Amino acid sequence: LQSQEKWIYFRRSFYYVSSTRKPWNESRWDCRQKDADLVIINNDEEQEFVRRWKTRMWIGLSDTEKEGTWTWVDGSPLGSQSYWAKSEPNDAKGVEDCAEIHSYDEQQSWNDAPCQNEKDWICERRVK
Ligand code: 2F8
Ligand code: CA
Repeated sequence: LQSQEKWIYFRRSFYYVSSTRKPWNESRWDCRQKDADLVIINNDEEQEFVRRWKTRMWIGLSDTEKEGTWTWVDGSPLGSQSYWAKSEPNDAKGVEDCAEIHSYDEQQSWNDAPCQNEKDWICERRVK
């Protein structure tokens, strides 16, 4: 399988970094077809690992269901462990419900952006 070559192992998960750009929903669908999901970031080490691959990537965090309530793709709420950039999430123009990670600042690298925007993405498959 061609795609298997692209999985990167780190701390009991495998990660897949896309080489095309898609909207958040389609990015998530691609991960799910790979028996994975968009990445869930749980700690500083994972944040630093994920951040370095591309300039901007979708992560598995959205507030589509309820504005202002950020939820990971596994249904868990975003806790105190977050890495929003300054003044984010700002729901600019009222249309930003999906989270991206960017590579500019380690501790402040998440932004909410319009879910329809096409971005690279990163999938995570946890080791069972
Ligand atoms: O300055 C932060 C701001 O930058 C952009 O808006 C100008 C982003 N917009 C898009 O990604 C479409 C905002 O999400 C971000 O808050
Ligand atoms: Ca924003």
